[in-house]
Amino acid sequence: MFGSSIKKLFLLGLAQACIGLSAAQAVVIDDNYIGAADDPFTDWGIGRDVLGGNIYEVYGMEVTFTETLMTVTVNTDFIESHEENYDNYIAGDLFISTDGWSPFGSAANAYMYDDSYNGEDWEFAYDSSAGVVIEISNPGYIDVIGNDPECCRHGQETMVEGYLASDITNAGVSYTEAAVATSGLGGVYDYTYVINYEELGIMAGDELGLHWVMSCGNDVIEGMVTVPSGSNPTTGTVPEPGSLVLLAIGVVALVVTRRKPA
Ligand SMILES: [Ca+2]
Ligand SMILES: [Ca+2]
Ligand SMILES: [Ca+2]
Ligand SMILES: [Ca+2]
Repeated sequence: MFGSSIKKLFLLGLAQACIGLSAAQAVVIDDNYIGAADDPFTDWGIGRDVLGGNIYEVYGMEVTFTETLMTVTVNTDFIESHEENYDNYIAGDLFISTDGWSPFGSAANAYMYDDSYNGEDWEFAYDSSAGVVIEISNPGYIDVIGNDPECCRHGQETMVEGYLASDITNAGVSYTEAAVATSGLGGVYDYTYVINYEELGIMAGDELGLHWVMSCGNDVIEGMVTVPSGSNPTTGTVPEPGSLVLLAIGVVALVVTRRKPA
C-alpha cells in the first residue's frame, strides 16, 4: 500500500519536474481571430484579416512563462516608422483578461462580429507608453478604433489612457520593439511585453485572454493561453528537480519511519 503511494507521489513529482522544466517554452497564439475566415477577393469586407496591405500584417503572439514573468511577443510587419505610415499610427497596448477568453461568435466565423462592446472584458492592460500595467476599473479608459462595420477594424480596443494612479498595479517590467531578422511566425518586427504577473492574481492553470492591435486597427489579434501548471504565480515558485529529489527523499524517510511500528 505504502509502496504504491510512494510510487504515485514520485511519478507526480517527476511529472511536475518535467512540466516545470518546459514552462519556459513559448506558446503560440495564431492569428485566428477576426480574419481567419478571410476571403482574399473581398477587400474591405466583413471579417477581413488585414487592411491597407501587408505592412500591417500581424502573424501571431508568442507567450512564455517563467517563475514570475510572462513574456508576450507580437510578431508583425507593422512598424511605427514605416515610410508609408503617413498618419503616424503606433503600436497599441496589450490587453489581458485574467478570467478566460470568451469572444463573441464562434471559431467557425472567426469571431468576425466581435468588437469592444461584446465578447471578453479586459481586466488589465499594459500601457506601453507609460510602462505600467493598469487595472481596467472603468471601460472609459479604453480607446476604441472607429466603429467601421466593414472590416476587422470595427470597434476594437486599441489603447488605454486617462486612468487613475490607483489603477496602476506596477506589474509592468519592460516593453521593447525590435526588428527581427527571421521569425518562425513570419513577421519582421517583434513587440515584446514582459510582465511580472504576480500582481495580476493569476494562478497556474488559469486561462488568459490576450488582445493587441495597432492604433489604426488594420490587423487585430486575440486569443487564449493557459498558464502552465509547472509554474506557481501565487508563490512565484517553479518545482526544481533538486527540490523534488529532496521531497522524494523526505517522503521515503517519512514512510520508513512510519513502517517501523508495524
Ligand atoms: Ca494577420
Ligand atoms: Ca475578462
Ligand atoms: Ca470583444
Ligand atoms: Ca488578424
